Amino acid sequence: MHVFVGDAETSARHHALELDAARLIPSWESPNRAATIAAAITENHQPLAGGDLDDELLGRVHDAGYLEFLRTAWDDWQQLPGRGPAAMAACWPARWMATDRPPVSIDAKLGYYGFGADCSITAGTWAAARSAAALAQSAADDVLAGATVNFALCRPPGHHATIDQFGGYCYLNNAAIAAQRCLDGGSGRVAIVDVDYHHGNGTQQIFYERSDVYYASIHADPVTDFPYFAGFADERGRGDGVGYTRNEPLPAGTGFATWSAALERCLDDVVTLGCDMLVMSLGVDTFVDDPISQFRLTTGDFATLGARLAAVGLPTVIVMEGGYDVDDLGVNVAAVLDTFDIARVA
Ligand code: SP5
Ligand code: ZN
Repeated sequence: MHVFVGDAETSARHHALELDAARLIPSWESPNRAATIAAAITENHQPLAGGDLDDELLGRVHDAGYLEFLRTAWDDWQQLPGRGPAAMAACWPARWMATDRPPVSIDAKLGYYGFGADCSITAGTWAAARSAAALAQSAADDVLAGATVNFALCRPPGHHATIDQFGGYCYLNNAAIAAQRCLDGGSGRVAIVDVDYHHGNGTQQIFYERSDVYYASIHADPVTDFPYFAGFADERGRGDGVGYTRNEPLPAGTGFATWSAALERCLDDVVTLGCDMLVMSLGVDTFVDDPISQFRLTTGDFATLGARLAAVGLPTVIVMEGGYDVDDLGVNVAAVLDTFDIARVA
């Protein structure tokens, strides 16, 4: 396994504020997450740096106007009299409003190109998001070149980022970028298996009408949990994509027996649908002690997960998503990677 780790400074310069239960707090998606994971995984692995992000690839996944917004948002925010410490929306277009009219002011753009108040933009956000996406791209390239499995330590995470909206701590959809790179490099069909606690609404949307990417997610029921408006079991794809999306919403308190049964249903599809590469959106916010989540997986369960994914037998890119219990983050991620490695070599 090759592990791709970005420049620590670049990641650390992204530190957003989050509106949580009417309190503005430093985001749960904190800068020390990447450092903690890097420390744990580089005990066994020599870290590799990412290459330069391919802007053409980025443009195949995200909207050009959205990318321009992300690039300029912080500078635009600086022009705002009375601005606060992070660029954050306070008004989103509601159902009947004029969303076909391109936004001009930064306040309008933040609402138009975002969907959640858990997410904001600071000075280092664009550079950090690009660096994370480059890791996903490089990890995919290296698998296309023959590696069996790679890990991209992406921070900020990506699976909530849609074609043209940020939210859920996500700006660029790293898993989608990895999957698109795999397709461009010759894969016939990529499976994205998303095990983060939250539904990956962005990844689902990007590939919803396509049959070249199968998207499966196991997550907290959107009736009770973020992102609330996507991830229901009856969302199965549209047009060419019918049957190429699977959602496994599970109730708060779910433990590994129920969770892994849902995983098996997803992996059955991966085989049945003839996927030839696997991208895993790895969130470990399913951990029993995660501060913002309510599943009950243990470190041992993460080890079991790694071995199970290895048994799928496909060339695999593992992309980091969520996980907020910083004290156990390193050991939980390492549990997945180490057992994957051992199982695949055996
Ligand atoms: C990548 C990822 O895991 N994104 C998750 C984004 C979730 N953001 C909203 C979380 C709201 C949690 N509120 C918890 C209250 C604890 N005081
Ligand atoms: Zn999550």
